[in-house]
Amino acid sequence: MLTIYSDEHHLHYGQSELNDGELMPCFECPARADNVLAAVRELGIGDIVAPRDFGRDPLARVHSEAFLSFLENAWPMWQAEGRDCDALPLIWPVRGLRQVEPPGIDGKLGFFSMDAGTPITAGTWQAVTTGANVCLTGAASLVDGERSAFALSRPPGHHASSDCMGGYCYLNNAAIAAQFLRDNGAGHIAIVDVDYHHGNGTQSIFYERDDVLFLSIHADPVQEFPYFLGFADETGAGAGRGFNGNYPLPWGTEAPAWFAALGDCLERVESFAPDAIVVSLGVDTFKDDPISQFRLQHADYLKVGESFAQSGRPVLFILEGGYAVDDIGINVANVLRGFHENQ
Ligand code: OKP
Ligand code: ZN
Repeated sequence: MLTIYSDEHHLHYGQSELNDGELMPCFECPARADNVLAAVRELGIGDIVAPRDFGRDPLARVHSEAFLSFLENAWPMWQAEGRDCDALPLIWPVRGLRQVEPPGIDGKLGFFSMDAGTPITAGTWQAVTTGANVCLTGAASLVDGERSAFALSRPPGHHASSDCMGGYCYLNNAAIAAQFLRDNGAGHIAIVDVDYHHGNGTQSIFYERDDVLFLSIHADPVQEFPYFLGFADETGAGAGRGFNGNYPLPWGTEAPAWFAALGDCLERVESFAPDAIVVSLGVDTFKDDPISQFRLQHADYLKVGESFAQSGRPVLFILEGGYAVDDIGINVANVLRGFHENQ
């Protein structure tokens, strides 16, 4: 299996996020991808290659021009205010407030975000565009006939919507890759999101479409971030009715219940018969994840990979969450190994 990777993810290194009422060091850190890279190297199941540059067009297929230009200019605007700490929002246009893009950076940060855990730093734009190129290079390899690829990118993407960053996410890599596959000959794409958190951004991007099936297994939003989307009754709208599926599970969920949900997802994928599957691969379902409450173990990830291999369809794995930094390498490598050994 081909892995796509660039060191440029190091350019995004947030200092702090607001968590449990305190500013604390970011859980989403460069060591995550470094450790995954080391584990994939050791696994030795295929080449590790650099991304190609796909330019702005594939990003603009998913994100609004106003949002992309905000992301690109946020750091220079922040710096022009004389600040050199991370840029974080502090007010959002909630119910009763006007939904109009403000001219200044403090207003824009709230207008284009959903939380205060997603800092913009000097290198964020460069890192996230390279991350998207990592995923697009993986998607392009499937177009060229590869059976599978692993896009080793960070920061993650599945919380980012067409015009909002949040949940450590800026550009929605899975959506960008799925749309690229659609634009390059695939008629139908399934996105299966196995990250511990609901992929609210991906869901919202494809919610009214019947060409991209979105399925997500995650902690129940009644208890867990992102709180405001990811419930079981969200099944799609308009043409997309029936093409969105959520599997909210309670804190403490262990492998049997989790794999029952995955089995259900994969049956739905089979009846949808997509040309390819994009997997939003978060391993924050791990028992020792510091911000999550599921209980999967190292060996369970082998079975995750095996399950996707059994579909027989082309698969693009895209890295999302996973914050047990010392375990993220083995957990991701086990998914890839489970796939590789059963394809
Ligand atoms: C990103 B991804 C917990 C705060 C949670 C945001 C979590 C974003 C997860 N006290 N903050 O889905 O792994
Ligand atoms: Zn997550």
